[in-house]
Amino acid sequence: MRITPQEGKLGVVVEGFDANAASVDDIETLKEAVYVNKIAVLKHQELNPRQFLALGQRMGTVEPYYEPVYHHPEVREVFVSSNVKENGKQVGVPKTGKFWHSDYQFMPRPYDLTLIYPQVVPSKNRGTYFINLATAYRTLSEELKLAAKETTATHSVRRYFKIRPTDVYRPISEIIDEVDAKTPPVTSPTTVTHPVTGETLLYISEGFTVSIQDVDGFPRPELLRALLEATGQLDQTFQHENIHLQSFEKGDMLVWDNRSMVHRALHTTTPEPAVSYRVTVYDDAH
Ligand code: 7UC
Ligand code: FE
Repeated sequence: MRITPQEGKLGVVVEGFDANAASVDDIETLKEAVYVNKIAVLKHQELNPRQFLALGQRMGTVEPYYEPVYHHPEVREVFVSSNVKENGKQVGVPKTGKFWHSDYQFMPRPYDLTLIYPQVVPSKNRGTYFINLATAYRTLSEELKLAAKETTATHSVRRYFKIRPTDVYRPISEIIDEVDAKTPPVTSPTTVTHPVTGETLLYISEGFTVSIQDVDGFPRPELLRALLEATGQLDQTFQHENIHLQSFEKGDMLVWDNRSMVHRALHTTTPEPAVSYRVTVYDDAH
């Protein structure tokens, strides 16, 4: 296994990683590289959904997505993002994650590690944007760092919950009530400490963070906006220096530190077939 930094960019490339034969040490080394460098691109992977799940299980405790409509028909722990019909049937959900977010940020316990394994790779416009929230915090002005201190941020899936095929003809108010009952908003400190690296993270996203409030509970919408702006999440041109575009090719698997990153699927104007499998993991670093 050889780990090389991506020249002048976030992340490392990992060659020679055999998911089916990896030792305990290999897995530890890989996880450490992910915590420190935030993304690892594992080259030349050839795994079926069951083997993909098995790799996730070696990295920690796999947690399946709460909405069954995303599940792989044979392996429910595998989340499927797909715009390709199989035998005329939709499998998984199309156009997932096309907004800045961290996976499960709206849940009481967000995922620690995300593994993405693209299956059908578009010829152009492929990749995922990432922002490292440790860098985002570090590069804030002293004024914004001070303002963020002791505030809390509230996260909800409300704006991005996908209407399921079974929701057709249901009143929208009923669906909204169901979302609020099943996934009530969660509140966490606006800045949190990474349990492995000790970095301070500015834990907010444009997609899921619905409000910031001060110690007395007063909403601070202008502060949320200023912080999102500073992180690069409001830049519609994606030229902000915090934004990293991670490209991939067939056979690549991306493993990232979901605690310290927000990400966003690349927006394509000309939709091409794209299928991606995902496994999400809770580790034991707390
Ligand atoms: O369909 C989607 O964009 C899924 C999103 C609402 N949640 C992904 C996650 O893991 O939090
Ligand atoms: Fe995501």
